[in-house]
Amino acid sequence: MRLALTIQTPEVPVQVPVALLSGNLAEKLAKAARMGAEGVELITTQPASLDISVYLEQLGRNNLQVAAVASGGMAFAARLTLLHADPATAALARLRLDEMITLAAALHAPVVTVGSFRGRAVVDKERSLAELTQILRRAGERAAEAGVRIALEPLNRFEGDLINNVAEGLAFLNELNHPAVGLLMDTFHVNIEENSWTEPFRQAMQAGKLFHVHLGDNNRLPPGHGLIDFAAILASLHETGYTGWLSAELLGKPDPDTAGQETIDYMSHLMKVPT
Ligand code: LER
Ligand code: MN
Repeated sequence: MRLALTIQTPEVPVQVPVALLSGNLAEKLAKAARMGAEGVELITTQPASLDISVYLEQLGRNNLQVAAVASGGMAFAARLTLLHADPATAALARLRLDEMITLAAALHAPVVTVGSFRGRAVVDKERSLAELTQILRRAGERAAEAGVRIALEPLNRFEGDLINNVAEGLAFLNELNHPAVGLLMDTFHVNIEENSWTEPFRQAMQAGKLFHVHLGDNNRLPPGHGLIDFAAILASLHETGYTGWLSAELLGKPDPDTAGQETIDYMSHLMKVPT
């Protein structure tokens, strides 16, 4: 398991509350490496506009990998969702999903995340879920061709009405039935929707579907500032053989740099403790 910090790329027009680190791209990458992260998760709103050679050069210089290409800014900062009621907006969102897959492949990122970017149920839930199934199955095809995977994130009930927990996520994926589409489990959402720290991660792993993990405490502060039992979560991830990323996606409080450093310090300490 490796630790990553979520940052937003320079073209994102507003500050995303859960994006960490201050400064320009070069400064953010240098800070992430200095803090002890092995990767960064990139929140982008214009995936096709990023200069791949610049990113590869700066990532390489800092010995960092891209843990994920994140769609978290699409709904928040660009008002784009895959299930948007306006067909032109939904079409643009689907184009951005394709562009994120292309970007992830170019930057050797293992996953593209789909959280709030999916949108909400438009008319009725069954129809929206069926439409989301079609969209993500097609995205799974494209992702597989590009050597990338799609990680769908169960969201807490206040942020989403389609797929709130691991059971709903696995049932949805069972129906969707594509090997390149799996789950992103976010500890902050787990805290609200699940009844165990360990079982959601274990179930997703046993189904072969845990593709990515987001870290944030129950108050969305860095791990260690709230109530979540990260040691128990790490133990279940370790026992079930999870080797992917633990990516901090949390509030930049008291400031985005301190939150990043505190996350790395707390988690790397826990990861050294024998389980
Ligand atoms: C939002 O709460 C979140 O967890 C993001 O990963 C969703 O896009
Ligand atoms: Mn998340």
